[in-house]
Amino acid sequence: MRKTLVVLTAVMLAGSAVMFVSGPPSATAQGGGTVEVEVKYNGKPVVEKIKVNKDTQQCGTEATIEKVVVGGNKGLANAVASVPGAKGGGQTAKAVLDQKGCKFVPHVVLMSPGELEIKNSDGILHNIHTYSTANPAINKAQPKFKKTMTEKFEKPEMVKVTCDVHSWMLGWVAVTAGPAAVTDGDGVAKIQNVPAGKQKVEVWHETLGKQTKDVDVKAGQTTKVSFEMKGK
Ligand SMILES: [Cu+2]
Repeated sequence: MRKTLVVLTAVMLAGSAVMFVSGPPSATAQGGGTVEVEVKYNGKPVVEKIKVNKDTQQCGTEATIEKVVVGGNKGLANAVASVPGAKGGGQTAKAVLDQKGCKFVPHVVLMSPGELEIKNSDGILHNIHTYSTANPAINKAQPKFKKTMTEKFEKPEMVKVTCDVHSWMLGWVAVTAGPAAVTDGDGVAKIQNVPAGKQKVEVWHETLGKQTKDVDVKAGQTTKVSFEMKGK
């Protein structure tokens, strides 16, 4: 009888150990959760248009400077949602910023501290001119034959990028240490790999500023939080 119990216990223990190892599938490798951030803007889009008379074959004859892009359901695009206090969970994909149609694509490129690949799909002379304080400023020509160049951004910072050849070109390099995402055309950003527990979510927009909110993140689950940015 005693022996049977011991064997039974051993079998049960082995069973639970297997269950623990295979476990229920978690949403993230780190056992964190997802924060779905919705950013609303109760105002008008700010889009400037200027006439272009240089490199019109690549740039067109009218340039659009999208400063506040508002999509469906008053969603604010191009806002960076991040969890600055979280350790790990940064961007794993290689960050790429392209110069295409005399625009920076994407308008806001998200990266973890490290290297950024800068492409020149236009095949004309562009110039990378950054405005930063934590990272060294860059002011470098990218001639038409230089298809890619790589630059380092080691410190978390929102870095403005312009081109001195085409005055309307404007982009941002969002260097964030922890998990982060950029809002899409509907103002939604899904931040993956956020460690479970109480976290501060920060939303930043290039002209509308910054806001923070507290969220309680649960492993393997999606927590929703919404923000409303105010016009200035
Ligand atoms: Cu340019």
